[in-house]
Amino acid sequence: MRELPVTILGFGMMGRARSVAYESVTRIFPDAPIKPVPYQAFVLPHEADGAKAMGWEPNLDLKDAVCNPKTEYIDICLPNAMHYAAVLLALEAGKHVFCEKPLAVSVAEAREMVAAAEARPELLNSVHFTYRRAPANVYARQLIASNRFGKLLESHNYYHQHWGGPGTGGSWRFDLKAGGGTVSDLGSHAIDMLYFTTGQRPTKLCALQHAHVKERYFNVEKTREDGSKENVRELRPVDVDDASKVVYYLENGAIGTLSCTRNAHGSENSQGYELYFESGAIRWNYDALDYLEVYDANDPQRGWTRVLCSTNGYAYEETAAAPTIGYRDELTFGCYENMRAIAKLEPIAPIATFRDAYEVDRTIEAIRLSAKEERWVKLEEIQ
Ligand code: SOE
Repeated sequence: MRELPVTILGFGMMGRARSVAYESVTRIFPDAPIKPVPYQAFVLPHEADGAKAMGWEPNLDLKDAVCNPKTEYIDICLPNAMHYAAVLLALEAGKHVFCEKPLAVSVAEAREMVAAAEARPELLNSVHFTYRRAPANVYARQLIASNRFGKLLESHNYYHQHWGGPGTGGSWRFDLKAGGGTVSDLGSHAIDMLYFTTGQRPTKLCALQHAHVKERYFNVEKTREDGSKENVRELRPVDVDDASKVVYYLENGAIGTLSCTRNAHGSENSQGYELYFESGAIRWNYDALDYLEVYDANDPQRGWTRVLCSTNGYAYEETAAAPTIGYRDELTFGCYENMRAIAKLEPIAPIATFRDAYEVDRTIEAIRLSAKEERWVKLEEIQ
């Protein structure tokens, strides 16, 4: 089996999680065409020991890590605003690229990243919309494509978490230019999920965005009079949403809603959807991520069927078969799909390309514009 040395950029929560995923690929999927092998990790100084302990050679120089000829594959787990430069550098150096979501912090940057990627069709461009890898969502996609329930009439997508209350300190996730707020962090997943499952994108939308907390304490590096540095906590205004609510029309004329928030007590990682069709309905929630719930209006029983999708051959059937899956499994499935793509094998379920992620960024920008100007926005306004 061919080995592929992997270079990972960023060793925060996601870098560590992905480290486990790469190690698991060939353990879970002995049929993997390529074995990803941890090589270098671009880290901050305090992350170096952790990266080493997980089998990576720490590198404090991003450019050196990307351009190192020993690697063909760059996995970008950096804060959102750093994706743009890292992606362009990696593509220029001729590397396959796997990038965290959202692709960019602006549509203009995302557009350039798509152009750079599509100019190098021999290289992988893949974005980490991890919930595509839940077998229940792969099954939902197949069911909808089969047209079993007729036309989609309404879609309701949401992503609710609970950790962004008043006590939460500021970070790049609460900064428009560095991270982009809740709609970028969570809404991006929900928008991609709508497209992944139904093949539909919003054409026109009206949104409200709200910050429950107007100021947060950020850690700021200050220079003292003698030139030395110190970290201080500084109260700063917040320029992003804590919550966004959107209504929209889809390409096929269906209507729908999107809700995302970090203020939903009791909702740890509650992403989900309810989809209503001419003769049935489908719903999913991450809290029971193995199951797709299906309602067939033509079935005289008139009840919801709860389909266990993580086993019984729906998608990503493992030889080390487990009756249920979790977040770490989805990450492994995503890394496995990338190896399949590099080996030119058909995906089990499509990976999100840079172009897919650019479309998500366009929707996010339309949401921001609509909320700011308090009006309906057509997606064709955002190019
Ligand atoms: C935020 O809490 C977060 O870590 C997102 O950034 C991820 O994309 C999501 O998958 C889990 O939640």
